[in-house]
Amino acid sequence: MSKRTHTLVSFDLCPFVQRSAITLQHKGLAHETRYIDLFDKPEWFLAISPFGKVPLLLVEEDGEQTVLFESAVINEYLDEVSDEAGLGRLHPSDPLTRGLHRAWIEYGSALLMAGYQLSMAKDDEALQTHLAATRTALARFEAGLGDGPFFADKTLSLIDTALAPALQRLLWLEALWPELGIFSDTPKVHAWGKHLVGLAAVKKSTVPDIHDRFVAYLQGKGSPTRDVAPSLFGQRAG
Ligand SMILES: N[C@@H](CCC(=O)N[C@@H](CS)C(=O)NCC(=O)O)C(=O)O
Repeated sequence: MSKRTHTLVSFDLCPFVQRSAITLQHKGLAHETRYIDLFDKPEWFLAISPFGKVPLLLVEEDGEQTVLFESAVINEYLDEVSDEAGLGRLHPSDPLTRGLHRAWIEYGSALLMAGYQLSMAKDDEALQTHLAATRTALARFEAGLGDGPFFADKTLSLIDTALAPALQRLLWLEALWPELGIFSDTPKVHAWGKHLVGLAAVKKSTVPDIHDRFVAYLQGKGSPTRDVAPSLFGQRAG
């Protein structure tokens, strides 16, 4: 039987890539990670990435390469084809529940974008706008959460692998600026995020110095090809 190989095309700081990296780690699937600089995209990447975005999952079998794109789609594929760790499926079998999980994952992308814009805010008006959007999205998750420790109670699902990167970054922002009260109305989401960032699969899903790189990015030092002003969070980091 032929063997498939998997390569995750990544950018070190990308939370969308991290969603798939967490799923790969949790599922115990052998893979390589190939990093690119998103501020200087290589030609080979532009040729195969329809949106010009990471992640891509390059799937090789019998000399043929298939390029999967979009983190939520990659995660569903990984869930369906792999279970080296014998932990079972991360998507529910009931179609309605599965649909709901897909919907929450899509909403998780909105939370990611709100949190990203918050992290990059350079004046008070932008800060307040994106803080409000972030807190609104967190409140939706608060209302949807069960008893924990995962979104769907005791079982890890693709919602958790998709949301962990967003929550990890918001916890880093909270540590930089506690008085902002990012999570002040959403204690269940806060506990959920804390639980997720402690998982081995999440810890192994990034470069080891991801926190330092995240802070450097806020400070405007994210890439040798960029020279930007620090965000308000970056200024707090010093
Ligand atoms: N919907 C996409 C979003 C991926 C995404 O926005 N990736 C960012 C990096 S975190 C990217 O590649 N941006 C490059 C660009 O927009 O030019 C997914 O879930 O995979």
